[in-house]
Amino acid sequence: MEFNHICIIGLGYIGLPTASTFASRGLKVTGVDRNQEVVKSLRNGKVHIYEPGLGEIVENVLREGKLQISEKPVEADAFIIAVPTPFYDDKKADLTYVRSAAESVVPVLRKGNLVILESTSPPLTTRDVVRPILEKSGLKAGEDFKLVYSPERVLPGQILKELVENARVIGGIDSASAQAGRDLYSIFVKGEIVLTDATTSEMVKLMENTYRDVNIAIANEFSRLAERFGVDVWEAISIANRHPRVKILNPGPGVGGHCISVDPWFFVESAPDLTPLIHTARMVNDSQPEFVVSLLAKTAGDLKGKRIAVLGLAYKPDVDDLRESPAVEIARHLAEEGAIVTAFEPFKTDFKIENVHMAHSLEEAISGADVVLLLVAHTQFKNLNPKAVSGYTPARIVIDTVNVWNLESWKAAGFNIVRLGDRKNRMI
Ligand code: SAJ
Repeated sequence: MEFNHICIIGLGYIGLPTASTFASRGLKVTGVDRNQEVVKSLRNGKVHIYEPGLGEIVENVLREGKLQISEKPVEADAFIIAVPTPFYDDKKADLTYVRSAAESVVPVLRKGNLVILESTSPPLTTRDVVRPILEKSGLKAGEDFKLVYSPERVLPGQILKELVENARVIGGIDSASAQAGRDLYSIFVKGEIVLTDATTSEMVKLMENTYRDVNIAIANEFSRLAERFGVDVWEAISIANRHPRVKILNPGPGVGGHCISVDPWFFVESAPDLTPLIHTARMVNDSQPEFVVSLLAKTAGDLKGKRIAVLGLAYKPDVDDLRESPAVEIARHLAEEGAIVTAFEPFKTDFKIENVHMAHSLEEAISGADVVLLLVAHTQFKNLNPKAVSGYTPARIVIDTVNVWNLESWKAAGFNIVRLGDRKNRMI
């Protein structure tokens, strides 16, 4: 199938990089978002999200007119739906955006079009939710238009590179749909393109993130065991990982972001009777922030009135994304315990958390602290010089939950350094 003009619905962390990558390969792309702020800012050439390299490529394709921004889908050869799938309080997938994106395609859907769902969704969404909506157009999936589920699998922070280089799964509702999907993505994908059916590709996406979640949960559980038995979990993991068939991931303050902390719930929701392990892993990771708070209380004593400088609120290093972030939960929890919390998030200094003061610089965050708590391994924090830090803060206790600070140099600079999951090297 040949493509000249495509329409991408949802201009977030996935939709915008995808739209600009297609546009940079010469396709005419209409990027659609129903958020007027997003539309306005992109029309003014401003990119509303931070992702390395994205600003430049978006500005270029906008300037050249290859990417146009619209509030509604327009007629095109192909439609890609890349809207968020959040979850409700009861952890059930909220498909409102997917549904309304599919609805918005109905008036402009034409014979011969290809429609692709990229949003992470519970198994069978393409077949049972998207297809019937699109067929309201009077056209039949398979006969009149092609329908595909192709999950995005890119890592925030490396989206532009991974979009091109990663293997791409393309699940069609029939093989002609899958072939058409291949024709489209092969415009920029250099990685292997694997064709399958739509439900398999939905499941593949959820399996990948669930696999990672379960493996992080076991690392987090090991960090608690190491605390109990007086062991340094980081040392233990690095030794265990010398076994040729063992690859334990890193414990930390918890699992955040909009993918790994959400997607496993889609399995639990769809098949609660079959998913005790997946469910438990989610609970373990969701309770890791509490473990950090208890570590702090153990180390620094009563939290009431304690002045705590929280370094990092993002869900992981060097991104500006705070969705489902365990660091935010920890800051909030500490404030609830009566601590005086000052947080510094270099990628989003204007974020607000109730009863938490947001600092605009590292110095401001630590200048009146009793304890410095490192929650995110942003490069800026990793590279801190403990000697210099000691001049800026009265704090003599630092807590490293992500194992990036060198024990010896912090001790040499006069700090008591405490690491998550490390009872072996604890001085206090
Ligand atoms: N984390 C740990 N320990 C680790 C690794 C990660 O605690 O050893 C934490 C991170 O700090 C973060 C969370 O897990 O809070 C998730 O971070 P991540 O880097 O593992 O993954 P995401 O959520 O940024 O991106 C994932 C990726 N999926 C997999 O690696 C299987 C990415 O490829 C997906 O495209 C993305 O989810 C998505 O959009 O689904």
